[in-house]
Amino acid sequence: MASVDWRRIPTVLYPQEILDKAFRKASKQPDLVEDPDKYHRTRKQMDRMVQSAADVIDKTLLKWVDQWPSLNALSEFDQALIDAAVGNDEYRKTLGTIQWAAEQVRKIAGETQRKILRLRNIEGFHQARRHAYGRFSSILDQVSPQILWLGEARNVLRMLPSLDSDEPCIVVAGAPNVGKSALITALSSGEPEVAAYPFTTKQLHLGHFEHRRRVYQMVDTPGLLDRPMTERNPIEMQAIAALEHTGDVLLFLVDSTEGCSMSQQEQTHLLSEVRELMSERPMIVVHSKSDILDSVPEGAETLISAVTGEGTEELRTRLIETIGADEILNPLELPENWPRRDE
Ligand SMILES: Nc1nc2c(ncn2[C@@H]2O[C@H](COP(=O)(O)OP(=O)(O)OP(=O)(O)O)[C@@H](O)[C@H]2O)c(=O)[nH]1
Ligand SMILES: [Mg+2]
Repeated sequence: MASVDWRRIPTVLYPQEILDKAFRKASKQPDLVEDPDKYHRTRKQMDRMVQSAADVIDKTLLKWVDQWPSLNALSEFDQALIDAAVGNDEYRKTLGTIQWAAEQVRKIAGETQRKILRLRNIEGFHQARRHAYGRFSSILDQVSPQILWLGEARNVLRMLPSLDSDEPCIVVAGAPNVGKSALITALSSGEPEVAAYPFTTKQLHLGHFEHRRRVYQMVDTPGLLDRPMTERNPIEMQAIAALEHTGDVLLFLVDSTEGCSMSQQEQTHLLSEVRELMSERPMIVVHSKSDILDSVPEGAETLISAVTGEGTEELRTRLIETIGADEILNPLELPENWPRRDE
């Protein structure tokens, strides 16, 4: 399942902008009609103006419905984030209403065109066209709250992280300030992307590296897995539950340096809580900031430093091995989704 690239969703126009665009385009139609007879010419002109305005409104609205992903097609993680950010019910209802508006506009255009065919006088053609314009405006007025909602939702959703669920993903967790983001930067090829969770004001980092043509994604969890679970609200729990299914491996960082804000005991407690919560996921625990550690903490197996690079390449290898994504189990078996002739 590919990720939603929210940044590619185009701007949502204001209702008045849609109308302006529609009526502007429609106002060019009369010049395109050639008929020496005024009666027939006006009839054709009015018919085409109504059709053209309706087309612009209809296409604009349906394009949104089309370009905004259907929630059912998204990963649980994406759904949980969208729910927390803007609300899944609102999301569904809003797109439903916008689709309804597009249908109404098409219906009004059809009715008006049939009416113009029946009418027998020039003033009647003009009136029918004006009447249709009024109805278009009133439909857009009616769904104006939904259109504005969509515009605001776009701005919020553009901040969410995009994860490709077809590629392996490493979830990086640990207490605040232990060096999660620094490690992601150290392991990343290129600058990590910055995104946001709807639950916290902290920025999260998304990094990746390639190995044997697979892209290993790394995602930060600031504010998500760094407090006792009892302090969580239901929407955060939902995201955490979804996170469980997202990562292929959980990388937990422990900071045993003097300056760390959370005590060793608290970090151990957090670790056991996260371990219990994510019991289905393989987990790797590492001690961070080895360059400023006074002594090797008891039980510490892996020490890493994002600053000097100590242990980071070994960690990368271990992550790849743990995920086992590049293991070919049976070299004669075709990968899943491989196009086959007999299908
Ligand atoms: N000496 C040293 N400092 C580090 C290392 N990794 C991170 N730091 C420092 O520790 C601080 C916190 O690092 P971050 O990477 O922002 O930690 P974080 O876990 O992402 O923090 P939050 O996102 O706020 O939870 C920063 O001042 C970093 O410069 C390291 O390996 N060695
Ligand atoms: Mg961070």
